[in-house]
Amino acid sequence: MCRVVDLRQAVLAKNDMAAQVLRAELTARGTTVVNLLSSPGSGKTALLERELLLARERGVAVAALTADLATENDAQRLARSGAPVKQVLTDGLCHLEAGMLGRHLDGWLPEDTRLLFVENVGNLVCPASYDLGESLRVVLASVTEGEDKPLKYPTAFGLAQLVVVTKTDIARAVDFDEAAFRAHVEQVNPGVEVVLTSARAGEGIGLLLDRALAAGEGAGAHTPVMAGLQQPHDHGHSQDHGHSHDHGHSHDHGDGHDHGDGHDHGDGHVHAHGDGHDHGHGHDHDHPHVRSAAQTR
Ligand SMILES: Nc1nc2c(ncn2[C@@H]2O[C@H](COP(=O)(O)OP(=O)(O)OP(=O)(O)O)[C@@H](O)[C@H]2O)c(=O)[nH]1
Ligand SMILES: [Mg+2]
Repeated sequence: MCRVVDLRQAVLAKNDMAAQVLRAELTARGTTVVNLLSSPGSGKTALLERELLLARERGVAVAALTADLATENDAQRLARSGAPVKQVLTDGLCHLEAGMLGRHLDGWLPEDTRLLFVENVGNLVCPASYDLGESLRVVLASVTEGEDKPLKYPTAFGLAQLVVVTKTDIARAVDFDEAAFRAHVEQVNPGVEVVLTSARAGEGIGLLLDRALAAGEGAGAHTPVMAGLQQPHDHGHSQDHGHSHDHGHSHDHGDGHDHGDGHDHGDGHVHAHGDGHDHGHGHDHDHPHVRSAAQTR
């Protein structure tokens, strides 16, 4: 058991180092990365479609990379904005890692990119533990998911620098209790901003872009209390602050299995191949039709 925990710490430590290097490199060239996390179907792509269009209208050099287990649907939707877009298929992995992201950016990301939006795999557990070198981490939750999600996924919400509520156009239909949601967010992440959006009705469109640009200008994005705690991960034996304790097995088997050299199966187990090599998960699907839209910029 100890070995499993040690391996997991090693995997995360390795990722953290890669993330720091990537953040430094991208920041030096003037690119700000925004990492978008949410459960499947919360509306990440729908919101991004609107924000990318707006960015292009305003002349902001923007790009998007989207990760999924399968399909290029999201890249096709995002590419309609005319921004450079890349689809990454994660080969079963339920999150992106910094090393993977770096490899996918190599030779693809236009040099002048000011904002890079990264749509993580739809999952509120695995991606939460992996820093991607972002300057702004955003967690989205739709009004249909229930007000208790911040309490159930304290790492995802606890490490967010911005919380975006989506689909407010249907809030009334599902009796979304905004005050309760805000109170729960505040419990796990005191002081973090919560904004309301509807990609359909247009509420709050532009807020994400504004916050991303502000983060890039060093406006000092929110620092979550949890970020200062040791190993704030949803697995293993870490303890969240307050009275919620994440431990044991999160059983997020979801729709895919992580595998590879020291990857996280979402149930707290880490499997190492022990060869010390970085196998570089993920297929690069920068397909011509997506690329052609991307090249219209
Ligand atoms: N009513 C309403 N529906 C929305 C809104 N935004 C997204 N949806 C719908 O919610 C569903 C999921 O939206 P996506 O944008 O694909 O969600 P996602 O988070 O990107 O999903 P994954 O990438 O699969 O995790 C789609 O049917 C959208 O049309 C919104 O603002 N209002
Ligand atoms: Mg999507």
